[in-house]
Amino acid sequence: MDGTFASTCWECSTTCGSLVTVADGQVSKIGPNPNHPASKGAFCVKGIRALPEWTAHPDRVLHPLRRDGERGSGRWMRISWDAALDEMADRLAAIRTEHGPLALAGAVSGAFFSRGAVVALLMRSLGSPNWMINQDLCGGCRAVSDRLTGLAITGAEDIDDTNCALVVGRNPQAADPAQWMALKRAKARGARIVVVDPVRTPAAELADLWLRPRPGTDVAIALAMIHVMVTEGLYDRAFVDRWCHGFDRLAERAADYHPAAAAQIADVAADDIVAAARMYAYGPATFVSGHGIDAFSGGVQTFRAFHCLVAISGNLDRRGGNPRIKKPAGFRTYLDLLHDPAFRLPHAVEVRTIGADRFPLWAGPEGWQTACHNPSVIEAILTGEPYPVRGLYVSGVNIAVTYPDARRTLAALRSLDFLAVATQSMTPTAALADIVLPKTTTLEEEEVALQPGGPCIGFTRAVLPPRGAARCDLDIATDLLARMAGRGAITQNFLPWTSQRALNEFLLGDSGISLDRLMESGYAEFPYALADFESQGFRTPTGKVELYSERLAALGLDPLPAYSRPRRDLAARQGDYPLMLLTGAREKTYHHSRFRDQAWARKVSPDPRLKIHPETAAAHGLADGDWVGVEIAGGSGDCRLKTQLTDAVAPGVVSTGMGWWLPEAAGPEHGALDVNINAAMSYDGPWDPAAGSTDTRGLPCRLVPVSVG
Ligand SMILES: Nc1nc2c(c(=O)[nH]1)N[C@H]1C(S)=C(S)[C@@H](COP(=O)(O)OP(=O)(O)OC[C@H]3O[C@@H](n4cnc5c(=O)[nH]c(N)nc54)[C@H](O)[C@@H]3O)O[C@H]1N2
Ligand SMILES: Nc1nc2c(c(=O)[nH]1)N[C@H]1C(S)=C(S)[C@@H](COP(=O)(O)OP(=O)(O)OC[C@H]3O[C@@H](n4cnc5c(=O)[nH]c(N)nc54)[C@H](O)[C@@H]3O)O[C@H]1N2
Ligand code: SF4
Ligand SMILES: [Mo]
Repeated sequence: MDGTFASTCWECSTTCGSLVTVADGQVSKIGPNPNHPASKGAFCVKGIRALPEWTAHPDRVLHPLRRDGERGSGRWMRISWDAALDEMADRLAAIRTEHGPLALAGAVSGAFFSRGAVVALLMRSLGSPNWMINQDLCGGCRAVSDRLTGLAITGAEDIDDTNCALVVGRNPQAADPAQWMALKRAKARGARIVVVDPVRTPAAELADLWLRPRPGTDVAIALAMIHVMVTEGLYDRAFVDRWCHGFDRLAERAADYHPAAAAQIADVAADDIVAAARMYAYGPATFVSGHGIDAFSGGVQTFRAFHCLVAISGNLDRRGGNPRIKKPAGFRTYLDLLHDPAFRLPHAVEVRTIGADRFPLWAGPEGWQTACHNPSVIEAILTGEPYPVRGLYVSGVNIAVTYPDARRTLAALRSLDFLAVATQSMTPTAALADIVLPKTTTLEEEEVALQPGGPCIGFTRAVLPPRGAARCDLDIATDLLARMAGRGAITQNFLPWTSQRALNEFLLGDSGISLDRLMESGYAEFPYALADFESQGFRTPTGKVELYSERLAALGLDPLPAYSRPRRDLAARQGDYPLMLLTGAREKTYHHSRFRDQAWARKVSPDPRLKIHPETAAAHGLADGDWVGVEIAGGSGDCRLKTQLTDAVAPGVVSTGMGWWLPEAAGPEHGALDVNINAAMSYDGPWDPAAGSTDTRGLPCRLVPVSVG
């Protein structure tokens, strides 16, 4: 199938429109689609180079494998799909008989992709509500806050029409080239850029105003901005009166955060907070948020404060503000599928989802994606509490590297009765499997998804036939399910589609958008209205934007945003862990743990770095490029990083990335306990009381010598 095809890159959540050229059955070129309404010609090296190399990689897993020796021995036997799926069905059915369906769990990145929905529906079909997603480590707090407040703006910001972009905890230059290009365009036409980030990122350098907070204190800044807007009459009184619930109580709470008080908490200048509020008030203004204020134990309160700011300033669903997520009537998203009563287990079963008792806004029937609380699943695997989890199917996530406390994750994987991993490469997670299944890449499979930033429906085209025996998630799941049904081991078939094409047609439903149209242009725009509050309302208990959250109040949690000192600070105060660590800084060459097996990427970024201020380095006797061990308060070991001296971080703050492993190092860990920051992290709380998220930044740490490196 030679030619040039409009498609969508699915290697990260930016989902850029792409043009893929195939010649002689090989991808000869991938580049941006300048017409795409969201990415507008933005693209990155991962899409251009990493994806085709990943697809053609000599070490790619191309056939089902059965372990041949001890778990993790690295010895494998190539087997047929029939043999692999029969064995999987036998083992999973045996666990189901012995321990019940809830002893089976799935793991995947999340339901933004078809693979997320497929893993969830596979587990439900087997009778288990248990599936793990990354989102407690990713965008979970913003999603829970967004739902509680009733905004529906996650992933939707209109930078191109804004007068002011408020960028908080986001590094678009590395994480999102479409956003980065839009910010540069906005700056060029005179829009204001305000950045809140402890690190001097390229966005901070672009900014008119940069606030450098102490990590984890942004909620105080947001509340002080609210206070300024209220006292100076800069908020949208008409919107507040008609559509907001609890404004007076929010104003009262914000009064506790006078700029001078917030400045002290956040270690920024009070004048800068006032200036930020006034710039933001000169709307339309758009809130651009990222991981820097998510994935920590105060994430929901932090997002609640910024979400309240978006609402009271009148920037909700406004051009140049934060549009609400739009979709064509009749179209189903993957999240819609998960919440559709036709695809649900009985409520009595779903409330037993691991973690639903502690975090009902996160896990179980009322949860955002209805998934489990991951650290509680790891606990269940290791202890049998609240009940045993003995069989795990992992697809599209590398949990041995990307979950905190890698030692514990590896111990949990080793202790399972059965582990199957669907993957493209032999990751540390796959290395511990009983059965490894070869997956297609996004050049070999078709995908339809809503792109909230377009807004449009995006289409990823299968431009190549699958390499080797690789198959897509849906085909693997439906074949497995048929075998489980043959063994009398399913509850109900929630995967009625016979092919990915059929699933895609189902999602498109009555939207009037056809696959033919998507294949032609790679995306489909649809008409939508802004500020459709009268007809669409807000999905909250009061039907309004809940500045005061009735759902949080009902759960006995603080219904209004507030700052609370991170519990981990205590250890720092004791002086044992004098530095403050940020993890997760994105690198252009890698997508989390992916592409560590690509020579060009390792040449650009050969080692995991620790950004450290020259003064802090000198105090530790460290020079640029020294290897150093990092220990984190509450962690179970150290990890090895290479220093990078820079004044982009403040003295006392150190920052690193994530996702490091070394495919060439000895297995099964392949460096996951060596150069991986998650080897030094803990996953046992404190957790965000609403979303269950753990701290991935603001971590008290200390530097120790290493003997290797
Ligand atoms: N190249 C590349 N792009 C990616 C990814 C990748 O792996 N590689 N991953 C994708 C995914 S899944 C995600 S979730 C996103 C993440 O991308 P981003 O949302 O940009 O997240 P990070 O890079 O983790 O952190 C963003 C910024 O938050 C700052 N920060 C840290 N702590 C705080 C704090 O307490 N307050 C404030 N205000 N800022 C803080 C950091 O210094 C950093 O500059 O990137 C996506 N894009
Ligand atoms: N300490 C710390 N830990 C973190 C974070 C942090 O900031 N700090 N960030 C967290 C965040 S935001 C996230 S999203 C998670 C990410 O965690 P993961 O989702 O585990 O990250 P990936 O490395 O992207 O793993 C994806 C795996 O999916 C497989 N895969 C499936 N389908 C495809 C495909 O179509 N293409 C490709 N290329 N691979 C595919 C690959 O085999 C790959 O191994 O990590 C989290 N972990
Ligand atoms: S930013 Fe890069 S990896 Fe992400 S979708 Fe765009 S081209 Fe693909
Ligand atoms: Mo993420």
